[in-house]
Amino acid sequence: MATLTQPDEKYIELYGPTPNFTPAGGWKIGDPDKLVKTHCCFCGVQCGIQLKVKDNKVVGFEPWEEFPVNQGKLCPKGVMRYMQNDHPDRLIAPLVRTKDGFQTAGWHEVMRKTVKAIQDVQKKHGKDAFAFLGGASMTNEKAYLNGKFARIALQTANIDYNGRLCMVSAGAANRMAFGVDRAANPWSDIPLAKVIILAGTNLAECFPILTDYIWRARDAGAKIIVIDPRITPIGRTADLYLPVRPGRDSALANGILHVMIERGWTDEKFIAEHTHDFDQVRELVKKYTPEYTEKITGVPAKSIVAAAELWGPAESSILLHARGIEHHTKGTENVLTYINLVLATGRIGKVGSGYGTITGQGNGQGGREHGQRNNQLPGGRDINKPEHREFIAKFWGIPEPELPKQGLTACEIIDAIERGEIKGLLSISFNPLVSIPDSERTRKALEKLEFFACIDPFLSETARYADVVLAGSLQEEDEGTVTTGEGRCVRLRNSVTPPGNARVDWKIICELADRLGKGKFFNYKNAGEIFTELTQASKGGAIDYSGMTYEKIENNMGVFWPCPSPDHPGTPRLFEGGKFHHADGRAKFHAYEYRPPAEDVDADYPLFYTTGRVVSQYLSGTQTRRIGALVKQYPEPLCEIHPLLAAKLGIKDRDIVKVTSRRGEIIVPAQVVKTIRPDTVFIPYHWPGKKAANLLTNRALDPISKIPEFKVCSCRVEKVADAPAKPTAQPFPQQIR
Ligand SMILES: Nc1nc2c(c(=O)[nH]1)N[C@H]1C(S)=C(S)[C@@H](COP(=O)(O)OP(=O)(O)OC[C@H]3O[C@@H](n4cnc5c(=O)[nH]c(N)nc54)[C@H](O)[C@@H]3O)O[C@H]1N2
Ligand SMILES: Nc1nc2c(c(=O)[nH]1)N[C@H]1C(S)=C(S)[C@@H](COP(=O)(O)OP(=O)(O)OC[C@H]3O[C@@H](n4cnc5c(=O)[nH]c(N)nc54)[C@H](O)[C@@H]3O)O[C@H]1N2
Ligand code: SF4
Ligand SMILES: [Mo]
Repeated sequence: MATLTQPDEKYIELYGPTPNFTPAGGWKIGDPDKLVKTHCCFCGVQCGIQLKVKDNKVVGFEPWEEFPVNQGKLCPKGVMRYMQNDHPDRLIAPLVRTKDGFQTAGWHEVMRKTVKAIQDVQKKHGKDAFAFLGGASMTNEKAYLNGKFARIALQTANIDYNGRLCMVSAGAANRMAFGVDRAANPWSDIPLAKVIILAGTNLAECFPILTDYIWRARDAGAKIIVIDPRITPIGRTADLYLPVRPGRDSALANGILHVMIERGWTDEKFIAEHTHDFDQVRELVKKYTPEYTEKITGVPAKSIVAAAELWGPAESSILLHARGIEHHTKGTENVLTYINLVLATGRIGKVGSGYGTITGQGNGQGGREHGQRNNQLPGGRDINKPEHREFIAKFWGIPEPELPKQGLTACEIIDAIERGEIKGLLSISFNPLVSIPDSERTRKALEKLEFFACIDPFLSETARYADVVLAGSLQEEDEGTVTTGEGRCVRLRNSVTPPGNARVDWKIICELADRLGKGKFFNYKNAGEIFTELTQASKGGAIDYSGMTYEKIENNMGVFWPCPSPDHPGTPRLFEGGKFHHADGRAKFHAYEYRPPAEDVDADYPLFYTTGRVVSQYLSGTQTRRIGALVKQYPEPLCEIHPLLAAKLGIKDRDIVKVTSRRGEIIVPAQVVKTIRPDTVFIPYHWPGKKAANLLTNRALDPISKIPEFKVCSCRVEKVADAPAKPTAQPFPQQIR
């Protein structure tokens, strides 16, 4: 794979000598043709950015200072994101597998081949034997289109998306507790909070721009509590750090609530008037004394008391969490027990007080709203509810019985392929070979497919197993909307057109639908027409966009849903006045006893294994591993290990270690750091092949959300070689832990 820093031989061979590089390796672009106000293609913060375009190529950026969320600021990925465009690895034509490997082909040929294969698989094995996997890096328009395509054109029940690996535990918990799935507060409330809990989020590396909000709160006197097995960069500046043992959060939250109840720091009036089921929780947490909770969680009893002392009586407060508490077989339970801490204080639905799940992917929020989930129809409707099915069937103009039922979730689809039940797959914007646990099983499943088509702008590791690769579009090559982690729907502009023979994603989907005989349902002239349709499909649903237009979104720097009518300004803060979205307007407490992870440590595998991210790489790395400046910051996965554990195992910094779980092994350099629990090791997951962290992880699923347990399994670590004379990896100074 080429990484782009300065013209190398391959670049010159492909594109000829270019005047665009300065001798120092920077871009010399002269005046751009235009500046396009749009958003970063990476995380759910969706920072505003102006892309510099010259000769139909993105060649740089300028800050977009008026966009209120980031006010021109960008993190390292945002600064470098422009380098993915015009990359030598970019697919510029569809590819077809032949006996001699991939060959480029014309669209007519690949489309014909794909449609025939879909029809053959479905004729032989039934409609549901062909599955669809979507993604949440794509726009709302594409999320909506994917759901409609699977249900009407493929007529399969088996559609799901990569958010199944990301935010579904939080989504399920939010719906169970509040009746709706969205952060309760706009981020502008964060600096107004007096106490902030950050549970299971490496905020500074994963949502760097939100760090600024936390620091503004701190400057105004807020106390920050960080709950993580690692002292993450934000943890180092926290007022209180709780070093939780992986997989123990439900016990920890129960323990904090125990102290709050004992000290009388619950808002009984709010609980009585606006919630249900607190009595069960009160009863359950009686046994979670600080000492009992310490035994389970490894967090000292006095720190548990200190957390309750800060959180309980606070004047205002916000609790934020991300995947650290959600990537578990009890992810939904973890989130619900933390929500109990918020509801018990009544500090929600107020300026400077509330709660939020921090969404991960660029469209982590919108990607889960418009019907590309296995159990969901547009507007956040439930595919199992007769009145919801009736509404959408009528809206789409099909008989209700033709609308498929609930299908399998993402990991279950891969399992069904492995079992030979699903025979064909179309996947767009998803790289499961790198991102799903137990990679070896994923690889075997992909090899079993009778037919596999991928739509991606790059030849991802998964796409290498495809029969056809349809050269789709990068974010800057299409237009539409995405919904940020605070529920704000913002506008993406197309800056350039896809290069060569590549195509805009939604046009590929629509043409496939047409060739499958369903063209009349997919007759759109532009993305705007898809948006208008999706807003109307959402009308009256839990997630209502019906009052939005592109123009309104642009004029207001985004609109927060629900926005149920053209004159409605949108809803930045939910639950004001204690009004929740369940039918009776009340929120619901949930009493959950702690239960251990699917795989806990034992004599053979005595250490916790946990995985996650580093600031300079993004997800499966398909995009960021191609950007030289980002690769330089963190070139390969390192195994974080505490000095005490390292000494016990005879490991020194940068020694090469083998980490083994029941599913596989990985050999990487050690990074000896004081910022991790001595019973835990951490490896970031952005790399494929033999360096894939997911060779080791456990594909056990949360029974409610069906998220896999990325954040905890057991492993052992041994040294295999001394550190090479020259360090193999030289992390960026900020990343030295
Ligand atoms: N740089 C960068 N930024 C990103 C992404 C990226 O790939 N790279 N991806 C985006 C996406 S899609 C997502 S989902 C988000 C993820 O954002 P985060 O969830 O913040 O990031 P992670 O690194 O997955 O995990 C967060 C933390 O969970 C901790 N943790 C592990 N086990 C436990 C546990 O049992 N309990 C608790 N309390 N904590 C635990 C880890 O030590 C880690 O610090 O980031 C988004 N932003
Ligand atoms: N061990 C471990 N594994 C994890 C996690 C973890 O913490 N630990 N985190 C999980 C989480 S939270 C997530 S979100 C998943 C993410 O996992 P994936 O979704 O598999 O990761 P991506 O890298 O986003 O892969 C998406 C593909 O989409 C392509 N793409 C990007 N934009 C577009 C577009 O606009 N159109 C098209 N057609 N393609 C596009 C990219 O080129 C890439 O090939 O990984 C999960 N896996
Ligand atoms: S914080 Fe997220 S959206 Fe903002 S520049 Fe960084 S990756 Fe992009
Ligand atoms: Mo994610």
